[in-house]
Amino acid sequence: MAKQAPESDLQRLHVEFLTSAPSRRECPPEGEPEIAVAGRSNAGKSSVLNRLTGSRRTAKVSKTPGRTQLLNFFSVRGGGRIVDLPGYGYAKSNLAAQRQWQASVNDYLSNRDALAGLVLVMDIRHPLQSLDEELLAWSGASDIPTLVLLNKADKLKRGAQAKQMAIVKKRCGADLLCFSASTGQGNDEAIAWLQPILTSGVDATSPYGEVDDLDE
Ligand SMILES: Nc1nc2c(ncn2[C@@H]2O[C@H](COP(=O)(O)OP(=O)(O)OP(=O)(O)O)[C@@H](O)[C@H]2O)c(=O)[nH]1
Ligand SMILES: [Mg+2]
Repeated sequence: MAKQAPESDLQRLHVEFLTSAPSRRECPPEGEPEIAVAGRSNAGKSSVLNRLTGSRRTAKVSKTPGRTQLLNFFSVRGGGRIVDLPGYGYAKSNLAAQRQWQASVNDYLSNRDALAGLVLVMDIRHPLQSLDEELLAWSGASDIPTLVLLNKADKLKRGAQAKQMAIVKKRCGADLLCFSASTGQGNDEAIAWLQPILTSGVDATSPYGEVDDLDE
């Protein structure tokens, strides 16, 4: 079992909650690059976000799948946004809930110009379920930089983790990390992956960029 990394040794992203949106229409105006956190319900998306931000209170975590039902936007200090998406494919979901996910998340992923990266969270014990594969195929075809996090790595011994990594690596071209929201395994590597994308909208040559409707 992996040991708990001392909290103070881990890097963290400083974020502020921006807003929740039930659909793309209610999303905040596009601006900075956004990295969406997607994956099956209960894979640990919200827990991953809490780990990356070093706070248990950033996003609501639940044992009951389907906890996150809105697109939750967080503004990252230093540039960029992270969007915690509702999960897909939870066992108890009814068709209406599945459709709702498809409508709001598919619309966001397909039409949000600010989308600059995707973090796809899977339970390391059950990777590459059919909707994961669909999302990977879509992100590959759309050229969206994608990081797959094999989360809950603390549930497996190192050897079993390596085996799961090898299986997923063979079948997907995305970047890949073993991760544990519980222990912090993979945290710093994930942040190193996110940072350049989050700050890619910061234009060093112009202090104004193309933004013309700033309030301040
Ligand atoms: N052991 C272990 N449990 C985890 C880890 N990450 C998440 N969990 C647990 O998995 C459950 C689901 O976590 P959430 O973060 O709410 O999952 P989610 O993907 O955001 O779920 P939805 O919002 O329903 O889509 C909770 O009971 C978490 O405590 C991890 O790295 N290790
Ligand atoms: Mg969640």
